[in-house]
Amino acid sequence: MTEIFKAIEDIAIEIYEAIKTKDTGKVETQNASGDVQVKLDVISDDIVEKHLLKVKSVKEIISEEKEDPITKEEGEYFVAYDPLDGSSLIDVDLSVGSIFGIYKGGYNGENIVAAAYVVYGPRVELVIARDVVELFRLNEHTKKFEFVKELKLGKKGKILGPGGTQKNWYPFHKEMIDSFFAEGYRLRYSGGMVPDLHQILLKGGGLFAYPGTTDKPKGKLRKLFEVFPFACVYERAGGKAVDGFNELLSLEAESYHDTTPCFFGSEEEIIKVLRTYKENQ
Ligand code: P6P
Repeated sequence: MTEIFKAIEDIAIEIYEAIKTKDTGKVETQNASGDVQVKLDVISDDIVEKHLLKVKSVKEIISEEKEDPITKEEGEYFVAYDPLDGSSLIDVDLSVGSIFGIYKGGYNGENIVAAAYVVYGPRVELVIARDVVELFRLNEHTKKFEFVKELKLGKKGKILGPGGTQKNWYPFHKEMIDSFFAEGYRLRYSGGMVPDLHQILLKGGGLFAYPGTTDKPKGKLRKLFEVFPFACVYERAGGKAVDGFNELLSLEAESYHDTTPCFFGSEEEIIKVLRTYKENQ
């Protein structure tokens, strides 16, 4: 897997360069989930494909931006990735990210063996979840990623990222979110999953929620490219990741672009989510 992480470092440097220099305009096409694509989505997807297909140990790759996987003869790992998550935020100069799930034998939650994500912000940071979760930062002079520290979540935090459209939340979900704010949690939600989850992970914990809603009962975020990788990161950092009832990594993907309600956070916040959803099942 070392080769895969080296490729991700090269990918991050190239995508960061593209973000700084390329046109962020929209293209006519949509991705497999129906999201409008910006040119940088397509450019970033090409960068990831170019680097990952060169890695011997990679047998198959699948992108959030493409309908189907690309398969090779050799290799043992399957890599599912979102090349530029939250790309529409680039127009307003907010942070965006790339997400990678590394799977063995299939694309279900139990098949994920490692995960990584990159945050393109005031700095470029790479987080890799293997046995432990490690933070690396790009040294722009040497163009090398340098190890910063291991990341661990405490039992309880103070940050809340309440995703989804409030008017479409189920009443019990709104009551739960309101109760966190009544406890003094700080609202931190940019609309970019990668920086929003990165912030909670680095600032001691809390809760990121993208629930099922009346208009999207299965939620918005994609299992293979977004949810399973971050569930891997959060669990290996000592936190938890559920769909309201079950651990996210116990779920199967019914299709490549399948979505699920998802909650990522410190232990105490997730216990509250599970209790709330069980009471309102
Ligand atoms: P909403 C970005 O488009 C994204 O896929 C995630 O990065 C982010 O968490 C979510 O959608 C934001 O969705 O409905 O809150 O705008």
